[in-house]
Amino acid sequence: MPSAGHPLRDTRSDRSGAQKRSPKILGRHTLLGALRLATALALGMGAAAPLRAIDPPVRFDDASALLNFEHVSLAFDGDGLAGAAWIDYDNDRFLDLFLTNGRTQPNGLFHNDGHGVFVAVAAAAGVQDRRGSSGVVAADFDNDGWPDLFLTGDGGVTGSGASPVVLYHNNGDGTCSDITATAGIVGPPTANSAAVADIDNDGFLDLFIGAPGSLSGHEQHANRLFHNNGDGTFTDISASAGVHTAIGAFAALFSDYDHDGFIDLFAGNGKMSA
Ligand SMILES: [Ca+2]
Ligand SMILES: [Ca+2]
Ligand SMILES: [Ca+2]
Ligand SMILES: [Ca+2]
Repeated sequence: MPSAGHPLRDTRSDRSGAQKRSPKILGRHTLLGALRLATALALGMGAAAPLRAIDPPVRFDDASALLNFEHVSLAFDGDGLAGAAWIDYDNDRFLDLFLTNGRTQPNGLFHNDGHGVFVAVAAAAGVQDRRGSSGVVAADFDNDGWPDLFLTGDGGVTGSGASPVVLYHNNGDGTCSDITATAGIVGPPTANSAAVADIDNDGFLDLFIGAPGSLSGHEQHANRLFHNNGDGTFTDISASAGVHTAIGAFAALFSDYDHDGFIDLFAGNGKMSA
């Protein structure tokens, strides 16, 4: 029988008196190893080096030279607000990088080859757009295993007219398709940030779009919340959900801060006064 102090350790001995390892112990170790491997694979860590502690000070080096990308940031002339998202768009376990850009300038998608090289693939993937984008989030809206992209336009923040929000469906072959119209998503006149969460726990990710208002005309616009119907379409539930308010939301975060099983929303207020 296992000892009371070590319930998982088998103390049985063979005829020579040496302790014998129990098949149950081996089975448990094997199971734990399999679970760890499955967890690592699920987290995309299959080929990652093991974590190790480092002594302070922690330092980050500027590695932006890895990216052949020019961000046109002329925000107060009407173009360019920065947005970025990591997305493993080709499911090769290496995170790729999406960057937004100002009007007339192409958005960027960079494929991470896993060896420190990022290759520009936005044109091949069909996600350059050039209409002006700001916020971006990556999420698998249709649960097909391929992460999709949602972009807020630069949205007329500077009073130069709205550029549209865009929902890209990841086709799983290195390309994406603009499905904004069929999805039924219409952004507010100004949009800068987006956040994604399953607000009703139905298994499909829903979408919040924060409206910062116009910086030049000081017009305020209401935020929008879209429920994912699970069939490729979304429904605007901003009013019934109580978030159809014009608070000048520049940033938004979903989180279940009180652990009650229902997601909560924080919207950062950057409202401009007239
Ligand atoms: Ca990848
Ligand atoms: Ca998808
Ligand atoms: Ca949902
Ligand atoms: Ca909650």
